Parts: sequence; structure tokens; C-alpha cells
Amino acid sequence: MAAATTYSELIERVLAGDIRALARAASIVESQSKPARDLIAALFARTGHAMIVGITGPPGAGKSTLVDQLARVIRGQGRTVGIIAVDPSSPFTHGAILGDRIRMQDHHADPGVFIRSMATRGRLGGIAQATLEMSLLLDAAGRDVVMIETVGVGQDEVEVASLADVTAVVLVPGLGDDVQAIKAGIMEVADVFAINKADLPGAERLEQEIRAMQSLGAESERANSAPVRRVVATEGRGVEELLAVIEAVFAKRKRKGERAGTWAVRLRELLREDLMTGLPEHDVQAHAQRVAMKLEDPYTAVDSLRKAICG
Ligand SMILES: Nc1nc2c(ncn2[C@@H]2O[C@H](COP(=O)(O)OP(=O)(O)OP(=O)(O)O)[C@@H](O)[C@H]2O)c(=O)[nH]1
Ligand SMILES: [Mg+2]
Repeated sequence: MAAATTYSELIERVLAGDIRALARAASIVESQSKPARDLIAALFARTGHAMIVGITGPPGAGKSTLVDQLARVIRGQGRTVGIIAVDPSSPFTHGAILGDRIRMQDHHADPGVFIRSMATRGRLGGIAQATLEMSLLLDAAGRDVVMIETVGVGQDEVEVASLADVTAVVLVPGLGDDVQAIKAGIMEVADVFAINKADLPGAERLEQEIRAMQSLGAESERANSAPVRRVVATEGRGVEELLAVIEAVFAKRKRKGERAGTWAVRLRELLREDLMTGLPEHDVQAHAQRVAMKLEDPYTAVDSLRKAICG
């Protein structure tokens, strides 16, 4: 069976909105093999329609609840949704995964919501790449909005969120004495701040702290001008407005021709993952030995490793 023929048929069905074909294509993308690349390369011309939204924040901030509510609003507007839940590799969020699945069953019968979760655990590189490819697949399949939920605990997860067109950072009151307590990396990728659990005490103070940080110019340019909105995800309060703000940021970015900027981030990420995955572990170990024994300086070692990858 010729692979090209199989794919062209699969691609046609994906583009026509066939859910089963989409599910099959998603499994191919998850496998992170050469076929995945071929598939995305072939579909790429049909991407660019969807708004890809990253939803990140500390464990338990209410990201899944919020994604669920956003999906509800978007569906209510007659638009379709794709959801990518990046299952955290962090051990302390372990129990939440099942919770996510249960909640998402609300959308189970709705073909307008396509949900896929991706595991970071045990993956040999490539979570950012796989997530980006999955978003492109959902985009090509005609989803109007694609949401990527990641826990903002590790560098990897933060990077995944920054691959989106617009990234919303979900914060909650009572995380600590001030926002500085939150990992810096997660703040700087914010295009929008969502203060969730605004029904709990401390939401106002958190908002003031974020605004103070912004007025000091303490973060990235993006984060310093990011709108701040309060929401209560469990009740759906403020969710419609949050969506409107996310869309406004996206529209502004498109108007300003900033999509190339997003692609610059994505290309760097793809290249980095490519290099890391292509790095022969055996060679790394061998050079590490030599450097440790002072038989080689680290720059010579890196040079040799680069040659091992690039030829
Ligand atoms: N009081 C209050 N609780 C909320 C709100 N939103 C979510 N929660 C609760 O917070 C808990 C965690 O919600 P999730 O949506 O699973 O949070 P998450 O950020 O997806 O969690 P992880 O994926 O494990 O990082 C659940 O018990 C929710 O019911 C809110 O607006 N107010
Ligand atoms: Mg979650």
C-alpha cells in the first residue's frame, strides 16, 4: 500500500471535516514519526484559519474548568473547537487528569468539540513540536478555535504555551504573598491575564499586584500590556468577556502583521527539538567524560556534537 495514496485520502477526509479521519490523523501526529511530518507538511497550506489559544497557569488554577467554559461559549456562537490537553509530567498534578476527562465528557456527544490529550511523560523530546503539529492539524480540519491547556510548571510547558497565537495565563488568589512568587517564565508569555476563582478572597489584591508589575515594566512587552480579567470559571462568570479580550489581542496581532513573530518562535522551537532529538546520547556521554577529565574543553565538545548532528 503506497503511503502517499493513503495519506491523500486521509487528508481529503480531514479537510472535509470527517471526525474519524481527524482522530486517525491525530494519532499519527502523536506518534511523532516521519509520517507525522509528511502529514502536516501536506496539510499546511490549509492552515491559518484557526485562533490557537494557549491556556497555562499553576496546577489547580482552574484551567480545565475555564477551557470547558470557553468551549461552551464558542459552541454557543456556532463555532467549532479543538482542545489539546497536555497531560502534565509533573507528579503532583497526577490526580487531576482523570478529573479533566470526566468534566470533558459534557462535550462528548458534540462533534463540534474535538478533545485530545497528549502525554509528556516518557516522551523522547518533542512535546512542543507534537503540540504545535496537533494545533496545525486541528486548524486544517477547520476548527475555529484551538485551545491548548498546559500546566505552567516546567520550562517545557511554558514553551508549549508560547507557541499559541494568544496565551492566557490563569492565576488565582492566594498563591502566595505576591505574583513574584509565581515562576517568572510563566508571566512573560502572557498576552492576557485571567484571574480565576474571583469568588474567593484576594482577587482584587492579585489584580493590583499584576497591574503594579505591569506599570513597573517588570515583564516582557507582551505581558506588560496584557489585559487583566477576573473570572469565576465554575460559574461561567466573565468567560464571554475573557474570550472577547483574547480575540481582540489576536485580531490586533494579525492587523499588525505579527504572525511572522509567532512563527519565528515556532521555528526556533522546531529546530531546537530537532537538534535535541537528533543528538546521539552515546556521543554526549563520551564527550561529557572527556570534558570532565579535562581532555577536551566544552566548546570543542559542543562543536563535535553539532557536527555529529548536522554532518
Ligand atoms: N472557587 C472556585 N473554584 C474553582 C473555580 N474554577 C475552578 N475551580 C476549582 O478548582 C479545582 C481545579 O480545577 P481544574 O479546572 O481542574 O484546574 P486545572 O488548572 O485544570 O488543574 P490542573 O490541570 O491539575 O493543573 C476544581 O475543584 C474546580 O472546581 C472558580 O472560579 N472558583
Ligand atoms: Mg487541568
